[in-house]
Amino acid sequence: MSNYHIKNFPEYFHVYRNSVRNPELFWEEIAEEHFLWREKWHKVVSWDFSKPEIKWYEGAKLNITENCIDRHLYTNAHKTAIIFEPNNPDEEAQHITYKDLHERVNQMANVLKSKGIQKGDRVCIYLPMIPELAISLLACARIGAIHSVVFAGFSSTALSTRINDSECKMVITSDGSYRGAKTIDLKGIVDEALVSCLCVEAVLVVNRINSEIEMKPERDFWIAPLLAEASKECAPEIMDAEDPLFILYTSGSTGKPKGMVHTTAGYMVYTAYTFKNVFQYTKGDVYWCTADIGWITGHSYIVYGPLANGATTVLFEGVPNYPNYGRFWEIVEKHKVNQFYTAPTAIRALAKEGVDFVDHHDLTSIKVLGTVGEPINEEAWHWYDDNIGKKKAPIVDTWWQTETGGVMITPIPFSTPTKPTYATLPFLGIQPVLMDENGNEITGNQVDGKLCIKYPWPSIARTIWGDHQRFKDTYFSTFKNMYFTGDGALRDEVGYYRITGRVDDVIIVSGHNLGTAPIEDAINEHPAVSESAIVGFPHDIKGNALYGYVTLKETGESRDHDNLRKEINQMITEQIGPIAKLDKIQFTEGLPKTRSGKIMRRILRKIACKDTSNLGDTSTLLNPEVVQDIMDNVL
Ligand code: 6R9
Repeated sequence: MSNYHIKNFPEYFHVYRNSVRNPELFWEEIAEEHFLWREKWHKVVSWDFSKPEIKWYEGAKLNITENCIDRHLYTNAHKTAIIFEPNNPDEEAQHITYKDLHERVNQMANVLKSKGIQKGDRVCIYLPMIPELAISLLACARIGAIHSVVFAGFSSTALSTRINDSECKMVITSDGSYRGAKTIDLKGIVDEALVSCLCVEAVLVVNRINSEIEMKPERDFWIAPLLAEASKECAPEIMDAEDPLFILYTSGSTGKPKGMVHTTAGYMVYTAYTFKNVFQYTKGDVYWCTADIGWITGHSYIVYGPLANGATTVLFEGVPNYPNYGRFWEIVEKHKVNQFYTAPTAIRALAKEGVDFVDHHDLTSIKVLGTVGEPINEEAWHWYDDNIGKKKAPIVDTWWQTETGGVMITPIPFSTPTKPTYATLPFLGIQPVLMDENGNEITGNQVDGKLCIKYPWPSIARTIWGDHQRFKDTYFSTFKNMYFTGDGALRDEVGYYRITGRVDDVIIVSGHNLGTAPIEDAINEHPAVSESAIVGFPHDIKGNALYGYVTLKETGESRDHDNLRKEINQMITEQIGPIAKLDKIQFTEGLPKTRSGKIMRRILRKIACKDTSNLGDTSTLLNPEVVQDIMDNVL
């Protein structure tokens, strides 16, 4: 029996039990039956979390691009691999077949080689969401170079820090990018960054917006003429299972970014297997993940996972509100998207604009909806379910991390009964545990604790680039023999998990541990509220008290703020209890967010504590301007 495609709930339980009873056999079968190997492994897994050292499929040889591209050529050469939907709806979408992709990746790989890139070299990719972005990742993988994608909304400082940390030899960028009605001068940002990067020898430039840019002789090269000359054949570099595939930086809550290192075989197996099951992708489906490839979600679930399954994956260059708030739904209708995967922050932003933008579009193609990135509040969940899925498409609330490489806790659609705000059950092979303050596992149900994983899975990150000690300290030192996620979670009466937020978001008020997510959830249910964020501030009696930042759907002086404050606290009292009432409620124009949509509570916490001396680096925020506004109006 193949365990590759789980089709119902009893099957999930059955396969799950086997996967944790005999993980080696389980992961061996999945790998054996569904991938192309140049040589088989001699050991499925070896691990020691105390070092930490983790190896999967040791001894195996492969190239991930043969699995993502070449093998589909036999049966699916003319199937669309990537649908590129440009920023401007009037620009024609591109359908890139597996055959086209094969040629374009090989040409790019040959260009990289011609500029001196070899196996093991690091290549920084700083591109907008255009086909060349996906192609560049795959071209690196083709020749065994390690890609390090930096989200093309990051500043020159953020870019140079990342380039220097992993000593990239090359940067791939574009003259500029389109973002809604704006254009961004990407090459200018790269030039600024490179002033302080001595390691970069060459810059390849894609022409996307036809802008006048400066090209530094000997260093900068337009990519098009090089591609035109390059051969469409490039033999794949045969990689070891544990050779690094990529580095991806994730911001710690403080300090310098961590370059998470993912390796080849395990990452491939896990992202492919999760993609198949979490989205129940079946032949002919069109799948769309709205994330940017600059995040792990884009790596795993726009590029590698879908392509390893021979799927059709949509790559969207633009933003949800250009030319208007209906753009997502227009694209779903246009390309008949079957699986749609986005973030709660996007759902809330679109919900705020009302359902008119949705109602103009035919969304009947949608079979599965997904969310990722932060806890989804109940109101947003229902809005998504009612208006987008029309109560027919299961919502997969997928919990995972840059460090985990793939989805870890999630419903399997059409199998696991969903429950709003719950990521529900572990994926096959994943063994989550909840730990208490004293380092003991909390057993049984209706409990909460710190979320750890007690057995390795194939796509767990192997180290932090250049700093293995930090890897150990951050993830493997809090609890003995456990991977510590940094998140808190609760397990309900049937064993479903609900992620309650980062553990550093837990606030202890009068001795009670309060997670921020459930309180924010209660607040967000108030009809006037769009979004909220809770932080703690010191309080003489309670130890900590709660400070809420709340954005309203409609701003304006006409609202009676004091009355709203009362109503909000009333809702919290009803849903959680008076212990969770807020001492201060500040109404704000917006909340400071990372580019991937996570609220930066660290900044809000400092402001609430009136400690604005050192807010840290706010340049990587999506909306740095709201910080000043919040400081000016602090209570
Ligand atoms: C994939 C990704 C990881 C952190 C993670 C957690 C939060 C992600 C979530 C979620 C609740 C979900 N998170 N998915 N919280 N429910 N479904 O987002 O990776 O950018 O590294 O962030 O995001 O706090 O620890 P990354």
